[in-house]
Amino acid sequence: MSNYKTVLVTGASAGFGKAICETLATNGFKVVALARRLEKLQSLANAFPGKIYPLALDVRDVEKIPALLDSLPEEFKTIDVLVNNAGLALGVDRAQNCSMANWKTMVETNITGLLAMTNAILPNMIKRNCGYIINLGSTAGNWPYSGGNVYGATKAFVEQFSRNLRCDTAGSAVKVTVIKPGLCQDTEFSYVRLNNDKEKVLSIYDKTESILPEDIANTVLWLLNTPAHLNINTMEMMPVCQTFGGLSVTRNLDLEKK
Ligand code: NDP
Ligand code: 8X3
Repeated sequence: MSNYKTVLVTGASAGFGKAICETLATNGFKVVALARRLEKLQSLANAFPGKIYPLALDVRDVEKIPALLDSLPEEFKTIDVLVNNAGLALGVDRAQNCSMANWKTMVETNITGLLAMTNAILPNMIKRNCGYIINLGSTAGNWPYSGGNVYGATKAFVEQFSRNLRCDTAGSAVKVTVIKPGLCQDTEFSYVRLNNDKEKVLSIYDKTESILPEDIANTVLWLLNTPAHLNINTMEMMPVCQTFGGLSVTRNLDLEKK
């Protein structure tokens, strides 16, 4: 039996976040489902009457967060678990060809939004000596690849912030875990990243069996049921079909200044 009752999931309108909400609601948790697209959250909530509360917010609107959390109905107000899942990658270009606007959006969503949610919710967890923060990092935060530039860097931030939170929550019962998945299919992630280019998206997952949203949701459910004395710091996961790429070497490299 989990210690926790109420969970707030960011990025709940699609992909991992939606699957996490469904799995947790099915398993007796009360869930606040947060994202920008209210209609998607509403249909999720309709499928679990009284168990899921839809909350429309762009996590980049950081100044709105405290008042919005304060406006939650009494039965959803005391957040035991925060799943900081909202996030995105934009583009796969090399750094020298990227737009600053895309970099800013990734930083503001993956870092600033996550910080603002944590900043608003963590103090009450400490006060109540009850809480769990689960952050979605990525293998991209550990394993660099061309085109991963700012996205991977934001996920490296998420991992180090999660580990630093473990230091700051020391002396309390509050837990922190960072989950770092690799290749995952059946979410909107690659559509967002590749500007809805279906052909390119399908080619990424062609002839693979990648991680599924329910794999992540079941992992979150398992984490919430670990014994009170146990903290899982980091979970890196890949599908069996994926592994490390090795180091690259450019042959006949031209080093002349132009
Ligand atoms: P999806 O694109 O399927 O879902 C992303 C969710 O985040 C959506 O619900 C979206 O909802 C929400 N979101 C995006 N921007 C904002 C914002 N500014 N404010 C509030 N909500 C926002 O992605 P995944 O489910 O695949 O990814 C979830 C997390 O897991 C991300 O952090 C991602 O980086 C990470 N991850 C994904 C992997 C993958 O391969 N899929 C692998 C490793 C990590 P809306 O548009 O309605 O706001
Ligand atoms: C998503 C995994 O490899 O596409 O975080 O960056 S990857």
